[in-house]
Amino acid sequence: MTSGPTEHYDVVVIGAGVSGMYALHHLREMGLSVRVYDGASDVGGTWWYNRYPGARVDGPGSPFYCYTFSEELMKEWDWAETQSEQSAVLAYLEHVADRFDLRRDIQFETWVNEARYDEAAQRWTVETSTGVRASARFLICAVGALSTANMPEIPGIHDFAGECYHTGQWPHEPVSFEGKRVAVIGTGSSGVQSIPEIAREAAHVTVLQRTPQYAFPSGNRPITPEEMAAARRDWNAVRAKMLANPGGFPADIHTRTALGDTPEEREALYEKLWQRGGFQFFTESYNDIAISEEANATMADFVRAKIRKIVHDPETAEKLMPDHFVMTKRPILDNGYFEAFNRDNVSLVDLREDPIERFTETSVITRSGEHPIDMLVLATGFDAISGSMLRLDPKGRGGVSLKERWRDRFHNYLGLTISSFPNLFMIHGPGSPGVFYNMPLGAERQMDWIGKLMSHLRERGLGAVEPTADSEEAWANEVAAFANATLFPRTDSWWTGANIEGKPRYFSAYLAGSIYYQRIADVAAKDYEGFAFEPAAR
Ligand code: NA7
Repeated sequence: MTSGPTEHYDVVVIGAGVSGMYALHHLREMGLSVRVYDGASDVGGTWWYNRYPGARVDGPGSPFYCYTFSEELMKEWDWAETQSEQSAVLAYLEHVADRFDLRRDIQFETWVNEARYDEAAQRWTVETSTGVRASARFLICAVGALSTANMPEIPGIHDFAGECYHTGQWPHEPVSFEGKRVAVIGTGSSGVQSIPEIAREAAHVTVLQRTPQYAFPSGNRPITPEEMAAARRDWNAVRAKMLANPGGFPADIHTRTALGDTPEEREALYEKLWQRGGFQFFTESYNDIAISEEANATMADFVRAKIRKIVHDPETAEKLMPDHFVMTKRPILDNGYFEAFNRDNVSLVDLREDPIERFTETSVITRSGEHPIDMLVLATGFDAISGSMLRLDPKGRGGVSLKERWRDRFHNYLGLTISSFPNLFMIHGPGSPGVFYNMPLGAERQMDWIGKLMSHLRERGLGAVEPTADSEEAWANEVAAFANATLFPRTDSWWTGANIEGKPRYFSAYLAGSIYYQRIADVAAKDYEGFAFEPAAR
C-alpha cells in the first residue's frame, strides 16, 4: 500500500524499545537524521507489550536495569522496588522519551513490512504498513530479542471461544479473572510470574506444564531512600563495576566453586542466597554451576529439596520437579509460584504424561479428560533472539533474503553485522551477549560501537561496510567455543532455538559479556579487522 514520495534519512531504526530509544538518542547526538518505526503506539518495546499480571524486571534488578549514558537521568529517577513491576519500567522509559524528546522522530503504529538494500545507491529502503517509504544509508534493527510471540499450534485451539491472551501481547484494557476458570500453558518466566497473580482472583487455575522449572525467590523488596542515595552518590564506581562484570551487573567477580566447598558450606551459602532472593543466587554463588555436571547437581538438588518442602501435596511436588541442568533454561525469579500449588483453586497437569489432545469451544482436553475453561493464557514465550530478524527478513545484496542466509545458521560477525547485508546493524542479535547481559547497558555499548563505525565511514569517504564470510565463520567458532564449554547447549531451551519447530538448533549467544566488549573494541582498534569496505557511490 506504499504511496507518496520517499522520505530520506541518514538512519532508519526499527523498534522503539530499550535499544531503539537509545539508538535514536545517540544518533541524533552524532548529528544524523533518524527515523524510528515501531508497531506499538508508544515507546517501550518488550515492556510495552508484556503487561501480564506479575510481570517484573529481574536480572540486575532496579535501579541497575537502566540506561547509564546520562548521569542526570540516573540521578533524577526514583525506583521503588528491587524487582520493578512492568508498569514502573515502562514509566521510566516514557520519562526517557519525554526527557530526550524522542517521540518527535518516532513513527508509532507503523510496521516495517519490507527492508531492501540498493547496491548502486548504497542505501536501504523500507516500506511500512502506513504507506510511508523511507530510504536511509544505515539500517539499525532494534527489533527485540523477545518480541516475536510463539503461538502454539494445538488441534482445535482456534475453536476455543473464551478469552485467550498471550502474555507477550497482553491487552491494554484490564483483564478480570474474577470467577473464571483459567488454563495457563507455559511455565517459563511469564507463566511463573503470572500464575500466583491469576490464582488470587480466578475461580480455578489449571497449569498445563510441559517442562518443570527451577524458580528462585525474587527477593523483591522496597529500595530504601538510603540505598537510592548511595547508588547515586557512588554512580561512577557502580557503573565501572557493571562495565567490568560479565553480565553487566553491579557485582564483584569472585572465584568460588561449588566443588571447592564442603557440602555444609554449600548448603549454608545456598540457604543464605535463597533467603535473600534475586539473581544473586547465580552471581554470588559459584562459578562452576554452568560448566560442571557435579557442581550443577549441588544447586539443582538444593532447589528440588526446597520445592518438596514448599509444596504440600507430594504428588504435585513430584510433578513440579525439574530434571534438566539448573541454569541451562533461562533462570526464573518467582513471587510465590510453588506456594500457589497449595491453594485449592490451582491444579497442575503434567503434559509429559497427560498431553493436550485438543481444545473445544469451552474446554481443553488432555489424555486424562476434559477441563472446562473460560480463559486461556498462553505463556508460551517467543521465537527468541533471531526470531524478530527473521520476521523482518531484510533483503541484502542481489536481493538475498535473510531467511535464506539464516536457513542453517544465524551467520553474523560480532553479533552486529551480516555479510551481504551492508550497512545493516543489529542490537542484541544472535552472536552478541544479548539476553545474557544487562539489556539497556548492552544496547548502549553496542550502539556506541556502531556509531564509531559510522563515523569511520564518514571520515574516510566510505559508502558501505559488511563483514567478510571468513570473519563470520571465525566468529561462529568463537561463540560456539564459549557455549560448548558450558552445559547450556545440552538442554532444550529458547536459547538454543529448541522451542521453535524447524529453527536451527544451537546456542547462538556470546556468553562472555565483558570479553565481548573488549573483542569488539579490539576489532575497531585494528581498523575494523574482518570487515570489507566500499568507497562511497557517486
Ligand atoms: P519461555 O521461557 O520460552 O517459556 C515458555 C513456556 O511455554 C515453557 O514452559 C514452554 O515449555 C511452554 N510451551 C511453549 N510451547 C508449548 C506448547 N506447545 N505446549 C506446552 N507448553 C509449551 O517464555 P517466557 O515468556 O516465560 O519467558 C521468556 C523471557 O521473557 C524470560 O526469560 C524473561 O526474560 C522474560 P518448554 O520449556 O519449552 O517445554
